[in-house]
Amino acid sequence: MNERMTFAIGDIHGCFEKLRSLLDVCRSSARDIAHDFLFLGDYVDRGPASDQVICYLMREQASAPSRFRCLMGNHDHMLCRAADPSRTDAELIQWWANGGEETLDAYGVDDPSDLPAEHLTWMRALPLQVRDKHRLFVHAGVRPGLPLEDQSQDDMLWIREPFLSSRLWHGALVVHGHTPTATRSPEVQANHVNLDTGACFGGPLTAAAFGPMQSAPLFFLNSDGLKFELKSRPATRRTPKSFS
Ligand SMILES: [Mn+2]
Repeated sequence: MNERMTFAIGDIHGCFEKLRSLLDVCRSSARDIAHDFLFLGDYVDRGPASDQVICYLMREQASAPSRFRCLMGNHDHMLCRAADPSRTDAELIQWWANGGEETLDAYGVDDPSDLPAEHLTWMRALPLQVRDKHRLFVHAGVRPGLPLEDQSQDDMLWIREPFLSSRLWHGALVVHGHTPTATRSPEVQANHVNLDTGACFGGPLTAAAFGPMQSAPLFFLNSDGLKFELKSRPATRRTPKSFS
């Protein structure tokens, strides 16, 4: 029996009801096992209730900071830039065109600089990554071939390829979100686990449960109330021929 579990949770994007459902599912699944939550970023934009998501995460975190950790995603970072006095027009437009308009609607303001100051302060202070004994938790991924301590902010917030199809071992299991899976189920590989199941595009919000004894996820839970296991695919290169 694992004496402690960490639930890592993928991109929320303003889907507050799915967040509430998933946390209920996680808490009832953990029962009396000590557990903590680690969010992989992208709390805002696209979905309808970014304000409620941020309020909820801030309140829960304030009551138990070490058991409720939140990483920064590229959308959270874009919003911080769009709300900053030193923003450029390009930064404002980039955020607005990527779902920022829904965030303004949720907060009932016309300009991101009018968001509550404590929300912006909280968002600006979010870390880019968390390491544990077996894993690196990060929003988007890492640049293959570079040591984990040399990764850039830009890659940790934004990378897709060549990370997603890389079969290189990165020095830790990389647990990430950022790129919605086509299947709306998490993707498990030997070197990375993708937990973005497209909550804001009609998919569920998904959590992976990790224990201290093995790097791979113990099981998954989602906001539809499903509990399931997935094993990593064999660590071979994807080639069309292997399916013929
Ligand atoms: Mn993202």
